[in-house]
Amino acid sequence: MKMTFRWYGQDDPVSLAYIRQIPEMSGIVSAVYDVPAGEVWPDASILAIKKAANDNGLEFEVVESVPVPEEIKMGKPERDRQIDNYCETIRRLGKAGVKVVCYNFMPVFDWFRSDLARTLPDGSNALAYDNTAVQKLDPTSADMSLPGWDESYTKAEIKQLLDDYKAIDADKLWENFAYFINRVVPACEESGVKMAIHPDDPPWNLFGLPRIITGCDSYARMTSINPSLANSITLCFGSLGADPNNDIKTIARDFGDRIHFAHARNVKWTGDHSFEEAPHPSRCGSLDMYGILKALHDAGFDGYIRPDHGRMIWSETGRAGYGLYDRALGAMYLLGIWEALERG
Ligand code: DNO
Repeated sequence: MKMTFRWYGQDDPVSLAYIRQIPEMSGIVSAVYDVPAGEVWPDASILAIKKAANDNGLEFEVVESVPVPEEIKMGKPERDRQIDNYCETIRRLGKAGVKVVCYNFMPVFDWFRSDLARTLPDGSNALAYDNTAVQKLDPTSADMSLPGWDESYTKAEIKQLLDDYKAIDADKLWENFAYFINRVVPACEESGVKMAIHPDDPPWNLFGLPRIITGCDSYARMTSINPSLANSITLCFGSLGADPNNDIKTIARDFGDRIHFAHARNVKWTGDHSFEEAPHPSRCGSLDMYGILKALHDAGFDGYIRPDHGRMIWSETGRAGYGLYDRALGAMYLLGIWEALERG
């Protein structure tokens, strides 16, 4: 297992010099942020991230994310050119030593929260999702730009996309996923790169848009579409765990051979389809973090893991979910559990 840390590039308030001081940190998880979805990433940009990491004693073996353009998810004619570009980016990443590419297949919105800074009883703040609040939102009129998005749309674009997606139900989205992954897998196999799909966050439909990577059945269907181990999974505890019906330990055991990347984070269920993000330890939230890590360990997990979102603590400000302090505490908790599991 390799412990990693997400880094948003030179503009990230958390520097590589700080990240390297977290004990046992092996590398960063990052991306090229200034190329539109569907275009090829320049070698120079990929190599600049690698050099910055290596100069700080860190590896760059995991990319999060190479975004999948909406045209691919909607099955529009432009998808063939965009998939060719996607494959070329994969080949370039493979050449630069990248082993895992995390991506998602969520229509329009990536991860979504109703609150980016809910104050918790201890004075820290965290991301939260309140179903009642979300039901009241109108994505075409509210200001919905979130810091985690790989790209943010204008309200007019969102309106257009929501209209276009009316023709796409879950089965159609699966069909478009199959078209995409079947064409990308050969490029991955040739380049030694694994595609690791991130679950939908939260794992239920949003604003009438279908979401298909929501739990155990999704992984069975995904695997049946293309059995290659390059068609793999990012096990995100918090995304899957937002739905109390998801048994993450079983997913970890059943699909262990295709989990190459794990996002470890805890959530606390606060009501129907509602949750807030909690500190990493099991007792701070609703997820059995030890149990999930043990299931991964039992399944022979040998991939990359990162502490996922942290709270903002000790007066830190910055990118919601991606401060330094709480994620560093999370890394230490995870490493402690893993050492105990390794030693039996
Ligand atoms: C949020 C992240 C997601 C994730 C993408 C992967 O913090 O977990 O934005 O990076 O969904 O494609």
